[in-house]
Amino acid sequence: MDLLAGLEPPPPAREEIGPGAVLLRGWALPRVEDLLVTLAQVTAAAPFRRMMTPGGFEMSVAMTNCGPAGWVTDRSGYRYASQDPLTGLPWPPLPEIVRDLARVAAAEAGYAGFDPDACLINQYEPGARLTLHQDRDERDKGHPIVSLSLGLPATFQFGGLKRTDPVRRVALAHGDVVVWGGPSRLFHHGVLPLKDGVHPLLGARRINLTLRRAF
Ligand code: MD3
Ligand code: FE
Repeated sequence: MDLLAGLEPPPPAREEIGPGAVLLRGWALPRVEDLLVTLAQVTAAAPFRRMMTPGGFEMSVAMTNCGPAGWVTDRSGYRYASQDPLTGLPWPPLPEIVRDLARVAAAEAGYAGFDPDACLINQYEPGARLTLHQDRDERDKGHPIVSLSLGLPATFQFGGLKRTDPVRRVALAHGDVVVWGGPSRLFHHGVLPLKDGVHPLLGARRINLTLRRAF
């Protein structure tokens, strides 16, 4: 008897969702437990905090960083900083498991030699969102970006080079990894407000790690 009769076939492991953008569904699942232990160590040293935009609004997403370069925003603007403004200390080092995962995922997507120095960690609670924006604070925008989603699923939006370009929606789930390179690197993107829910490992939240070469 075929227990799978009538069910959808599994989605492909490697899916091109835009020019140069590759979705690796569930790719991080085998390493999630180790990642969560590592993440707890990072956030104990550099806690999540809601930062202020240059316009004076507190972001709904709480953030922290690890690695030599940490993304920060305050009234004076967006930038990468080597110290955590909250503690005055350097950001926690980039954990080997995170660096490794980003390198291997980038290579898998066709971007060999990716060597990230920045890991932004975003924490979404229900209702938190990220409005459409471009990632433009990195020195050399030729490097790809690797993102890893954990916890509750989210609807990711991505458009094009122009803010008014049509926007596509992609569901991102626990364990999904996306590599954004080539033309997609400068596409507008955002995250719709997180829906209520409870994830068995992470509770009522989504965590996204974004790995970049910033300096
Ligand atoms: C597409 N974070 O931190 S990760 C961000 O889920 C950010 O927390 C989102 O956008 C999140 O800046 C999305 C996926 C992502 C990251 C960078 C991109 C998609 C991208 C750069 C270009 C195009
Ligand atoms: Fe972004």
